[in-house]
Amino acid sequence: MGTNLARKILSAHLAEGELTPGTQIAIKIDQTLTQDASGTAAYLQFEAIGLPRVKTEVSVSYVDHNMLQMGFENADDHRFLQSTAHKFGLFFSRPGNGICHQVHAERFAVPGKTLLGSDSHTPLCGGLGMIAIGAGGLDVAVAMGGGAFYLIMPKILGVKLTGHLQPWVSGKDVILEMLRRLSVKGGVGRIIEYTGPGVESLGVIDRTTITNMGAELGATTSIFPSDEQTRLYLEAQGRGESWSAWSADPDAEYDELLEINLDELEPLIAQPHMPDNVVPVREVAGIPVQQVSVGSCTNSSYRDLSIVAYVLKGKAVHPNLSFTVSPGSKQVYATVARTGALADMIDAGARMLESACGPCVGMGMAPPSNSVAVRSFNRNFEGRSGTKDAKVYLASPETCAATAITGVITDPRDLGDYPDIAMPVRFDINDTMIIPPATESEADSVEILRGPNIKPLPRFGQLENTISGEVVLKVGDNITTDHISPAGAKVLPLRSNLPALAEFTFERVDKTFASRAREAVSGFIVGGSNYGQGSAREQAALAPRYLGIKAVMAISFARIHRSNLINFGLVPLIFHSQDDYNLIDQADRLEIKNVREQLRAGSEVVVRNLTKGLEVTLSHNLSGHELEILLDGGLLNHLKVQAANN
Ligand code: MIC
Ligand code: SF4
Repeated sequence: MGTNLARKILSAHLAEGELTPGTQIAIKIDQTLTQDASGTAAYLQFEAIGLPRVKTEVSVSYVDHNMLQMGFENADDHRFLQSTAHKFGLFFSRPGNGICHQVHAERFAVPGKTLLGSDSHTPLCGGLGMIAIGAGGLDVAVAMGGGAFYLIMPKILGVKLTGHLQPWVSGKDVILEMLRRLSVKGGVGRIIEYTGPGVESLGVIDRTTITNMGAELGATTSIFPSDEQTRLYLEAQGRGESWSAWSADPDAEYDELLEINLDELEPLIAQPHMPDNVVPVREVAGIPVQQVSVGSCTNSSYRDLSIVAYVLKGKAVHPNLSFTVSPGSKQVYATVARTGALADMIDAGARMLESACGPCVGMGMAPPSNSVAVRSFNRNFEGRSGTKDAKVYLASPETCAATAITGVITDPRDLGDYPDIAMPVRFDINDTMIIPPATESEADSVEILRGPNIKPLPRFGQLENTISGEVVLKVGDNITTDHISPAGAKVLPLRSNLPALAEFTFERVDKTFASRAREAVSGFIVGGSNYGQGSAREQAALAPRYLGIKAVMAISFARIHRSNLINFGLVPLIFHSQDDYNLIDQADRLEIKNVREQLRAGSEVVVRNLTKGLEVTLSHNLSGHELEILLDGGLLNHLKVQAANN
């Protein structure tokens, strides 16, 4: 039997372990990316590791999230990031240059390479035949320093695509179909590899929409082969020399397989408040809509905006709704300006925003109270838009554009002829917004510029031998990192100021969490299944740790969040059953005696519920490497211990 593509790239980068699903491996990382919301902490951590320069082939620091600049905080962060990039040997993508994943695909992605990014949508570049993985900022800092990235070897799920997409159906509908079938947990512990005869009909833009939103399936990453479509895309970027062919062997083996016939797909839409709450658009057609937004790293390419412009040309945005468009990059923005598509959108009444994450992360453009918004984005978690009672739907740019002119959710197939949007053979390449790093000799004299909002990293001790305290919060299934450490215009500027940020922890679930956790001094969180799904933000672990949380017990964890908990010294424990989960309630007092020995001794940990007078046995699935990190009280401590021992 032949080898699949994911295994080919992983084995070419294997630093430790064997490619057996469920076992720990470590891989060499060729490229890294950070964005500003996670980057500030990542560079403070890189600084704490103490290396003068990054050791990767390419590392890029992007600014795309915090761009409202309501006060000095965002701008100070930008200056800090520009100076750290310059000093440490990274490219710096200036605010306005675009969303990290879109720009990375355009200007840096190389088939066959590995990419680690401090953002959960890093897998977008898997659309160009890379192994591209999202991780916490600290893991990315370690990779920048040349350290391998540790992960549990996922199963490889082969998705065989057959047929062709029908008019008005696009990549977004493919990934929404995946979410409909598999749910937001369906990709956990898996790499999703797209294969089959249908692959070649999909351009890189459709592919990157699919791999980007594989994050919503909980997948480790998603990947397409690098083929003729990839070559054309890279040629159009003036980077033909970066192309090489990468694909699975014709008789490749997969751990699991499923099939999607593209011919059968129709426009789909995710209803509030989860990306897997998917139905055909026609089932909800006619619902009045107050906001439509096109943009985000999922759907903000030249093709996406050109379709929108085609639909809007000579028409007007419906008077009852507001329509925003955020081009994914400066290149996309400039190209639609040159083709005239921009004028068509403006004429029709589109509100053109910057090339940035913007409304996707609640940085402006919150919809009205109790309204319906249809967005081409990838997440519709409750409150993420900035309006708690807004009902956010996720759909393709085609469905968004159709809805923008009718004022009600509309199946784009009602619009008639589908345009043939040709991708430019060659984009006008202009990298003036990407600042190259200082040379090694210049780097010494580069000063790191820190504003007053950039606070030093907290220091934590090693894991205590007995941990005890109150269950400060008990929550149900599918808790997202947006619940734990929200984004949005008010909170995001505080990402580099942990004492201030921590006050907002679980704000959308229980406003009293932060003060109760602080009062408890030492405490626990109890969660259901898929705890910590969503973003890569390590602050969702760091802030609870800062407030005194010592361990999180859940039915299951999302991959990135589980790693972040370990990286910051919080013990992730797993309930054996729903019944066991029911044995612990909020406000119960718990005690874990000899936790260090218990963790070392095996995979079970006994937790005493002092309030109820009973014991619950939980398990842990820590690898040897993770256990060492945890015992040392987190990854930074662990690196120091290692350095001292060498
Ligand atoms: C998101 O989409 O939630 C974010 C904001 O891009 C996060 C990153 C962050 O919170 O820093 C992500 O997806 O990782
Ligand atoms: Fe930015 Fe939204 Fe993409 Fe996150 S999902 S990187 S906030 S555009």
